[in-house]
Amino acid sequence: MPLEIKGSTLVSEGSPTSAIGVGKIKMFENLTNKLEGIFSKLKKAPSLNKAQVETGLKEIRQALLSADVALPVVKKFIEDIKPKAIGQEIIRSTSPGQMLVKIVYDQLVEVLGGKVENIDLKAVSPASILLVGLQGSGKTTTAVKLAKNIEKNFKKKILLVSLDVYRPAAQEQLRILCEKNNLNVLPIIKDQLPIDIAKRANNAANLSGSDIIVFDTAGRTQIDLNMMTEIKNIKAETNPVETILVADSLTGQIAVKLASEFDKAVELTSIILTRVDGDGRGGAALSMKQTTGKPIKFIGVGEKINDFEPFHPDRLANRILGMGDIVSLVEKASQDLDEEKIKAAEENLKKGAFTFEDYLMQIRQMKKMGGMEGVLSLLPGVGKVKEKMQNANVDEKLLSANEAIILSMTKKERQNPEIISGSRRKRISLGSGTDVQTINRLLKQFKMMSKMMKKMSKGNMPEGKIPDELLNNLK
Ligand SMILES: Nc1nc2c(ncn2[C@@H]2O[C@H](COP(=O)(O)OP(=O)(O)OP(=O)(O)O)[C@@H](O)[C@H]2O)c(=O)[nH]1
Ligand SMILES: [Mg+2]
Repeated sequence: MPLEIKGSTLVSEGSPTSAIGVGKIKMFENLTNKLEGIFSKLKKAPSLNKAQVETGLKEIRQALLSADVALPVVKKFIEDIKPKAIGQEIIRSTSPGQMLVKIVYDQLVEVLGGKVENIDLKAVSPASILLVGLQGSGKTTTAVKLAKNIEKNFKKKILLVSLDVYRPAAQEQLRILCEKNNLNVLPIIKDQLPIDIAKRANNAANLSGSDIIVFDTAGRTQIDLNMMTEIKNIKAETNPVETILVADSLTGQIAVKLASEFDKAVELTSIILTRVDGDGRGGAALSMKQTTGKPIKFIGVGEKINDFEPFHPDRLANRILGMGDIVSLVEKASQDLDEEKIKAAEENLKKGAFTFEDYLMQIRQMKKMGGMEGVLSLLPGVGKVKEKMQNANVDEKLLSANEAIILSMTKKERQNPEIISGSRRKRISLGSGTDVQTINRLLKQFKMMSKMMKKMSKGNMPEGKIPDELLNNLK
């Protein structure tokens, strides 16, 4: 498949760093589609006059507003790009559309915060991190995600503590999550007040040699005075190096307003946006930094503990503009894959020889990269292919089923699928818990894939194009 070939080429060139997972940024899909539409019109024009650029800017303004970006942020965005966009450089340029994309890209990166902002751990041990936010914004889950992230990347010993004495079983929720994820959690003492728990946590961290204490706090349905007073007191007691607002990105502008209010009350140091995997409109992420002056340091992209990533303004800007997050893809791929195996598979493909072993590797690669959709969401210009695949209803479970079937084949069978006779099919179906019909279908699909690979290796198929026949067969 073209995806793997592309990925593997990049792997051998790219240098792996610490990308954490690949998120699906659904919430920018609409904005991306609109911007792609605006730019594709502009890119087609051999030259642009001032009026055309101005129309383009108006459309960009509209697209941002309908993505729920705060009005002052949109105004400033357009004001900042306008002088560059209607400058002589663009009008005289031979590829004015491209230049405009670059200008918008730079500005988007800027609005999103410019560079990656790391978590601040420069404090005398034990350093405290305080998580605050509204009820249900994701504080408890985020406490565990963040702790896991710090443990993995900074090799620190962490103690987690719940100061939520209000919601029944809130402390228990954190304890269970920590135990599941092998993290230390402060034992619960019934009826203790938050301030007293915080003091106890500090002692416990000192005794156990913990470097960091992550405090999960109680949420409220709305910001009220009592809540703010309590958090101020907790902050004074814990003296955190980071005071992080955990904000639900699905709440859009409310999240942004909330951030300003929390900041006034407890002076935030940073923000973690949760539910970026949801289908909100993305405005919160785009407005947060400029409205509050506080950086987004991480994003939550799912319910699982690993669904958590450092926030990369440049990568998000890439993805918003539909340019594809190639860097993430490279890093994700190099994290998970065995380069030599890929090289070997690539060689096979070039020769037009495609075996079930290659296919097995591809399935595993695809699963690791977050499935078909995960891979597609990272590639530039695949909006259409993605749509097509969604329409075609490609079942991700099928990947796992196919994996089981291939694992039930002998080595010989994997290398020479043509020897798989009726009795062999029966044995394989028993081994993989499927039926002969499913095996027949996979064999047919495999045959079609090999044909496609052969075509591709001869350069007969444009990259990224998935033929209908294959799609239909994946259903
Ligand atoms: N899809 C998705 N779900 C999330 C994310 N973060 C948290 N959740 C889910 O949101 C729900 C609430 O999360 P909690 O961590 O309990 O939220 P909380 O802020 O601690 O809630 P309270 O303690 O009641 O104020 C849970 O079901 C989480 O799994 C995320 O980034 N994406
Ligand atoms: Mg909670």
